Amino acid sequence: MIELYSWPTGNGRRASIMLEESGLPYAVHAMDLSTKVQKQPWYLELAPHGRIPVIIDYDGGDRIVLFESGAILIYLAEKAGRLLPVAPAARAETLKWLFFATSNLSPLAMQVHRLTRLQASGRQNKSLNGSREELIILYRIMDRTLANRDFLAGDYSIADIAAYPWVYRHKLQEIQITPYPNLLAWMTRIGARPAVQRGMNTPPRSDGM
Ligand SMILES: N[C@@H](CCC(=O)N[C@@H](CS)C(=O)NCC(=O)O)C(=O)O
Repeated sequence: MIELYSWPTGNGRRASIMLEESGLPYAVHAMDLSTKVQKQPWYLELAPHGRIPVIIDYDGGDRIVLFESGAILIYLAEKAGRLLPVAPAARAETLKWLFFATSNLSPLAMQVHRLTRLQASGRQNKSLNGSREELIILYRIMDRTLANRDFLAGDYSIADIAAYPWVYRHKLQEIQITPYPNLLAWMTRIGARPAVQRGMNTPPRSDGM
C-alpha cells in the first residue's frame, strides 16, 4: 500500500493522477495547506521543505519516502511499468517534456498564481506581467508541439500528467488558452480520462479549481 500526502493543487494532482492511472493501491491523507499542517515537525520529517505531495511506499519491507512530484511520477511509472517508455528514444522524449513541465512550467505558473493573488489584494507588483508573458511563451511552445502529436512526448505519458494540472488552472493565471487550439484539444483529450478526473479530485475539491 502507498500512502499519499496531498492537496488538490497543481503539484499534488500530479501524484494523485499518476496513482489513479497506475492502478496501484493507495490511501490519501488530505493536507489542507491553509492550516499549515505541511510545516508541522512530523511532516517536515517526510518533506524537509514542508510541501506536498509526498508518497510513502511500503515495498517488500522497505519504507520508501519520496517528495518532489517529478521524482514521484518517475518512481510510480517505473513501479507500475506504465507511462514512461523503456525504449531509449521514447524515454528521452518523455523525460525531456517531463522536465519541461517540472523545471519551467510549474515554477512559473506558481509564481504567476502568487503574484496574481497579491495584485488582487491591492499590492502592485512589476514582475507579474513579465512572468505571465513568460508563461504564455511556454503555452505557445506546447501548442506548437501538439500540432503534430496528440501528447507532449508522442504517446500519453508522465510528461502530460506533470503539465496538465497546471494548464488546467490557466484561469487562476488570468491566461486565455482559446488562442492555442492544439493545447485546448490536448486539455480535452486528457480531461476525458476517468483516471485523470478521479486524480484531479483527490483529495476532493469543491470549487472546481
Ligand atoms: N517542486 C515541488 C513543489 C511542491 C510545492 O510547491 N507544493 C505546493 C503546492 S502546489 C505546497 O505544498 N505549498 C505549500 C507551502 O509552500 O507551504 C514539487 O514538484 O513537488
